[in-house]
Amino acid sequence: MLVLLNYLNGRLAPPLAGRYLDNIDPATGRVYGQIPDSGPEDIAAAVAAAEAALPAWAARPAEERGRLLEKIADLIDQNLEALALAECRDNGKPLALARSMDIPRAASNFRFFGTAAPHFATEAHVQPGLALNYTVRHPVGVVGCISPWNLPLYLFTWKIAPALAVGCCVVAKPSEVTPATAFLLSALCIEAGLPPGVLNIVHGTGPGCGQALVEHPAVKAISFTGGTATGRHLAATAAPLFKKLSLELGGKNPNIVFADCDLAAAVATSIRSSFANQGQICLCGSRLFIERPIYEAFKVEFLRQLKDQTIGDPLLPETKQGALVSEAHLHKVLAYIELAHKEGGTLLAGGHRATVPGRCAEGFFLEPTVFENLPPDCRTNQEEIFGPVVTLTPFDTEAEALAMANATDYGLSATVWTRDLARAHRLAPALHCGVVWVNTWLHRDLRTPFGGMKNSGVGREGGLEALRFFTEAQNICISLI
Ligand code: TXE
Repeated sequence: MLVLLNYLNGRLAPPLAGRYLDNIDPATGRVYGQIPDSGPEDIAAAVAAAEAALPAWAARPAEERGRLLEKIADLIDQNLEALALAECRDNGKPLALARSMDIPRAASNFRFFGTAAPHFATEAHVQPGLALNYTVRHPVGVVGCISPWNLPLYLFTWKIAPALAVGCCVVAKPSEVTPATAFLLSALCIEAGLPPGVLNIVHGTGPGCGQALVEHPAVKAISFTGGTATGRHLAATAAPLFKKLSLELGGKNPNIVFADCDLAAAVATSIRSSFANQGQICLCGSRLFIERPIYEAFKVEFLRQLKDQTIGDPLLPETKQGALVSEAHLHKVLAYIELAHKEGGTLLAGGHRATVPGRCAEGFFLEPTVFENLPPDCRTNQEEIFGPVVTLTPFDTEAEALAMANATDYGLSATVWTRDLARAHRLAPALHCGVVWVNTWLHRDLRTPFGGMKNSGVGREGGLEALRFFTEAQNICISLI
């Protein structure tokens, strides 16, 4: 039985109250480990350690902070297999995906912000003969990073790395559903020589310890990725305390396919954008709008390629679709499938729990599911399902596609498939979302601003946006007279 520990002031430590939660392998349905069920007392200890470490870490030259982050990146690379296996077991995702996407991206996050640290320059505003203004960007202080279960190490490090790069000290809480890689990261940080208290990792539930982190008066900023309802609750807690907040929340992303597109590319990538990571990526396109002249052709090819979406043991190389993250989440997604039937949808594929024989017989698997004939304003087309469930809807005009794409409370990302350059440029800025992909999906350049509009979030991560978020800007004005 794998028993995880918190990472507190440079050491691995059990939770102060000695309570633990079960960690379940979603591919087998069996408990395989114990997770600290930390409480406010663990958060208080972690924040105290971070406060003590802050002056020295903030004063350290950016090059040195950067070198340490790069060392952690190297250690992640060296431990790729162990980390990928832990991610696969914790989350149910195919091992091949963890190996090719999650873990390499975690290393990239540290490397990207490690190399960015010394290049993070500041501005000067000169008023010739009058005054010289220059901006000093101080690390905001001790910050809280709270991350979800879908891309565990990928999103955890995406928050921690920029905070550390600018000189903040961090108390981080990974999802209690997928804590294993954050635990392994603790050991790598110790091996890299990260000074005690600079990064502290506290395991536990949202209400049990995440809430205490958000409420703690010494925590000056919160970076959160997770569900929109949780984000709303966090904002209500943190806003009266005047904390800086970055919220990356849910999505209900449109995937708009025009008749002039490269159909083969559009279908192949749409399979990925619909079902990658079992549809549990906030950027997955769950509402597919297809121009009527190619609606049937797209549908036939999409359903044909869906058959290659092998569901199976996440450890096997041929598996394209693993288990959903938990039994509770599986039942939530199944409830949405029932709702889609009630709302009058026509089931084109999937719709049922899948059985995988052998060691995975009790796992939380679900067939990739496709519906059509659902109105754009029904709940199935409005609420974030966060599973392998998509809807197909035909459209006749660009204006109609745009209106349907924008008609949700979410605004994270959109994908457009067209060969018409003028249309792409016309449509992309009219889409109410933070990220638009044209003829591609999930293409990421870590320098670009990342985040959502409307109920998909507040603020942007990535590149300079993230570095600025974790700093407090101060203007200094020197008279030249
Ligand atoms: O997320 P939560 P859950 C969506 C998706 C999913 C739903 C719920 O629709 O079905 O959210 O998933 C911590 N104070 N996304 O329940 O609860 C929690 O412990 C402080 C979208 O897992 O939002 C975890 O570490 N922290 C998404 C983190 O918040 C709290 C990814 C996220 O948990 C807290 C995942 C509190 N009061 C789910 N309550 C995306 N956009 O990528 C919870 N937490």
